[in-house]
Amino acid sequence: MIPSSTLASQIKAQALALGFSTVGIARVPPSSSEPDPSSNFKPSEPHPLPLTTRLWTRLTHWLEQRFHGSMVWMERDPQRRADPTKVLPGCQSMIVVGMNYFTDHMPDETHQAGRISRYAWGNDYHEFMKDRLTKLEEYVHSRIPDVQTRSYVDTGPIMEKAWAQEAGIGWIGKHTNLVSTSFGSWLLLGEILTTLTLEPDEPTTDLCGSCSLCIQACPTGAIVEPYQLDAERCISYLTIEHRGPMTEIAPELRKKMGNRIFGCDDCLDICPFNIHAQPTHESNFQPRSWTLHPQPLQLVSITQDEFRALTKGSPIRRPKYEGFIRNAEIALTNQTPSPSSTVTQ
Ligand code: B12
Ligand code: SF4
Ligand code: SF4
Repeated sequence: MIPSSTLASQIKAQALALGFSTVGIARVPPSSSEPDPSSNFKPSEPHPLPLTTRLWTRLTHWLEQRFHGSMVWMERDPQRRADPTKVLPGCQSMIVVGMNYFTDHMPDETHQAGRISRYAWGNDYHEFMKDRLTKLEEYVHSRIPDVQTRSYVDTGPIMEKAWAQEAGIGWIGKHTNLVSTSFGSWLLLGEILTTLTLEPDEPTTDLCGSCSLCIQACPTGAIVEPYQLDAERCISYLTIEHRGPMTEIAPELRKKMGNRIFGCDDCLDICPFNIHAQPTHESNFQPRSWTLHPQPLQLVSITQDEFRALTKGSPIRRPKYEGFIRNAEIALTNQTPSPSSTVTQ
């Protein structure tokens, strides 16, 4: 029998060999049926209850405030989303991976340019990270044949940031994203749930301290308090997840969307922990020719076929053609000075 610490080290070495930038292991506690009845939690304080119970409380609290907006899929079975043993019965451990997507390119800051968030400059991480996680799963099966595994990147019913914190990859910052001392804001996450008992890593300590730069940097006030995001106000949600015409977005928010066409990085860009971020070795994240300087004026009139060609293999397909054109139209409107802001002599 292979000791759990040896196996954990071998799996981690394999994850790094497959191109993941960081990997950690979280212990998954046994299923707990009772949610924490007190919802007046303080997310940053240490808590005596198991992580799954805390996650259930946080998730239901978030949903009760309707912070998920029209992402109705977030409402589906929150108890399952908070508890990996309900996703994979007998789950004992979670192998969490992170991929550095920082490239040393700069987005075009000129007036005519729109903005696409950094994670979407190159190829769709869902696809190539999932392929590699499948390879890592195959490796686990080759070492211990009768083990059960399940892997996800983003779209599974798993609260990835909290498990990444538990696995020692980084901490959930006040903007609610995972921050790492080595990679700053620029990690994308994935995980393998397994019935294997693996030696866990130490959870990461929150290093935000008294900093609140991300909260101040948010153009729409979406970080309503530290560690609490109202997605309905978040430009990332408005440009990626929110469906419907421009008129369904409040004029005040539309204006604050500025030149964003897909996603938003303002709260991530400002974080002082980015100082240590090094460019990724992953060629899939290298920008496409248009993603650093998208031109709203041209994009508003592209056809469905042109949209399909531009976004082949890219996460920018997510809002669909209609959503993408709507975003480009909002960015274009925001470029045009309104009559009240025109200087008159
Ligand atoms: C829904 C979703 C969104 C929504 C809502 C975001 C949100 N903060 O919840 C929207 C569309 C707005 C969004 C935007 C973005 N997203 Co998103 N999104 C998700 C998704 C699918 C689920 C997140 C979720 O469960 N939210 C529900 C709430 C309840 O969870 P929460 O954020 O964890 O909130 C709680 C914690 O912060 C908690 N808390 C605070 N401190 C602590 C400490 C501990 C120990 C614990 C347990 C909890 C905790 O209290 C909060 C409130 O109750 C995940 C993938 C996944 N399956 O996890 C990706 C994910 C979070 N997104 C990701 C990314 C990259 C983004 C964007 C940066 C994209 C962009 N550039 O536009 C933005 C960032 C906006 C922001 N400031 O958060 C990455 C984040 C990677 C990272 N380093 O953290 C993920 C993990 C996808 C991935 N596989 O990499 N996203
Ligand atoms: S992604 Fe943009 S809008 Fe959303 S919380 Fe961060 S800064 Fe605010
Ligand atoms: S900007 Fe400051 S408060 Fe926000 S995540 Fe980074 S360190 Fe934490």
